[in-house]
Amino acid sequence: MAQYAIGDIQGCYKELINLIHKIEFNKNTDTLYLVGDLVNRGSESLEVLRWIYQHQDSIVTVLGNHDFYLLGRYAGVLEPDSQETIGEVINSADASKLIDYLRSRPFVYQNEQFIMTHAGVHPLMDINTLMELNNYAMRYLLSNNYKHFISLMFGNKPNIWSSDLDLEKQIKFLINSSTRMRFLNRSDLSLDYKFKGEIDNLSNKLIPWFKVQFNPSINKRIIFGHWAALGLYQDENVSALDSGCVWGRYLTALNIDSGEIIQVKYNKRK
Ligand SMILES: [Mn+2]
Repeated sequence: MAQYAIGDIQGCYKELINLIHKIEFNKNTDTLYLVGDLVNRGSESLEVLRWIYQHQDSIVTVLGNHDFYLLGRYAGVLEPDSQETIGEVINSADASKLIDYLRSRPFVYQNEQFIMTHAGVHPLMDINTLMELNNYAMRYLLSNNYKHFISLMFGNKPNIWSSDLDLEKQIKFLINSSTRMRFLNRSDLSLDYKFKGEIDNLSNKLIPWFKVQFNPSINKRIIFGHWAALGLYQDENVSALDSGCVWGRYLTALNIDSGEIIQVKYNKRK
């Protein structure tokens, strides 16, 4: 009955399978919690998505920015980016089935033990607001009008949280903060999208989101990914699991109950 959280896979199918073997994953008894960014940049996004689809009864995943990008590309609301590696997903015979699976995934997941999102939880957001906005986003993503909804959700603004924002902007902030956040401006806790670097090189105007005091209703461990430059990082409040597999480093699993860390190294592609 083991539970594992796994960092950003990003189309690294070989490493996913190596990791699954290393943890001796049993699909009948174990659960995998995936922090999102299942696809893109790596070379086997389609195989990764098919494997996850096949094992969906034992998997919980949240959407990352690259997964949401795939939804935007499939919906035809984004122009192709020269670095994307998701064409084989969009053009596959089973694309609509795989896309429908992604369309029914949350941005934020919580259970009694932890909260999981791809990038994190903005410190000004309380748990009820977070889950309520997540529910709205999921409802719109599953609606017949989902392409229009997705088209409204790309772009950097609003980058400041306020409960005075209208619902559409609140949902957009939820999506931006839960899929793209790394640093906040200290002055107003607005999202900074530019700096992706290591904390050591930080300007004193910026602060990692998880170094700001959370709303007291956020009283569980937050498991997230998205931040390859941060790497595997844990403190008393958070577990960051993006150890940069697609950039030639490691794919990481965290055994949620024992705290054990299991990693496999990236295999260079020919
Ligand atoms: Mn990401």
